[in-house]
Amino acid sequence: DETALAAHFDATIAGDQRIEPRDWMPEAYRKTLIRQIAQHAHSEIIGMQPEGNWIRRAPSLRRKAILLAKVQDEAGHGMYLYAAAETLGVDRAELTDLLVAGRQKYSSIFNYPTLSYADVGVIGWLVDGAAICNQVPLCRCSYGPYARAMVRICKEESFHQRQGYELLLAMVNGTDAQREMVQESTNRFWWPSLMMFGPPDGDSPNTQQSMTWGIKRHTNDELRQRFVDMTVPQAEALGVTLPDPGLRWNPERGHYDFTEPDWAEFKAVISGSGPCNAQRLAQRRRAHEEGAWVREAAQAYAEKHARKEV
Ligand code: FAQ
Repeated sequence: DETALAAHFDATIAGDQRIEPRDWMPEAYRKTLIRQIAQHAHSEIIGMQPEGNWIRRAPSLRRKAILLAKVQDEAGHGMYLYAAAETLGVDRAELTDLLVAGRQKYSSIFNYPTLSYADVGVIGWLVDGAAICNQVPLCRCSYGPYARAMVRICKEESFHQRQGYELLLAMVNGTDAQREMVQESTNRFWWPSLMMFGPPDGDSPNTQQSMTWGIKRHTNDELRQRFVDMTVPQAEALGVTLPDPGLRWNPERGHYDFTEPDWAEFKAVISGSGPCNAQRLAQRRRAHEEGAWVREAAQAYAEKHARKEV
């Protein structure tokens, strides 16, 4: 009965074991996972746009090949994540409809424009760096299919982060103009990168329950701090300044102190009025409509083969 199933679920979570698709789970657990995994999948797919903007203008064949590979990986991540969400009883078409209708979120970071090639490097360094920080603990998430998808995604994210850092190293060892491009891009992406971790803990309605369920392993603020601590020495190695006058080592805490990002801006961006929200959604909607014939053809092909087998 329901009580026994719930007790089994609680014991599985308490024992740090995995919940699998056929196991009983509370409806709220299912709902929260669908929300988070769908948002994550949408982020990967929308996240192809800012960098995709530079594929045709890459400065060399080598840079173009690297960027193409990275953007294709992001499409792949979106697919693994939609597949993980489907094990919870929703389908990808339904989730895409919710996204294009503006009823499901994607990461705030992808609502900022990419204005120079340095942004490709800085996205790899800061945005993928933040993504890794946030996502490595998700490899230990209590829901099996999500945790397993994250293992592969994190491996690829590490390559993305390194490619960004390598591009920036080349630029900071180049001309003054290139160094200025890197600094200017860092100035624009620093604060939005901190916002990727979500609202401060006191203002995060989902964190506590998600931690009890073993979906999240750390709070938003804990991961944000980890990211700052990890990034400061990397900035020093690159010779770029992080645009926060309040950033300093605190020996008592054993962490860097830093200024809070502008949470009013964060709220505006996640509620649809960031600099590129309209453009990102319009492009996603257009790509979805223009892809209709591919989905129809694939469906017709699958039906034809199903008939042949009969
Ligand atoms: N943007 O109660 P919480 C990538 C929403 S990395 C937009 O704290 P939660 C790789 C949140 O959904 C980016 N919305 O929520 C890549 C909730 O709204 P709702 C994707 C945000 O879930 C790199 C409300 O605010 N990564 O794509 C954001 O416990 C380069 C209250 O917040 C993931 O999705 C935000 N930044 O914690 C690709 C990682 N923050 O649904 C291409 C998995 C919060 O109630 C190029 N997700 N919200 O209406 C997570 O770890 C969590 O969902 C958090 C939010 C930490 C993002």
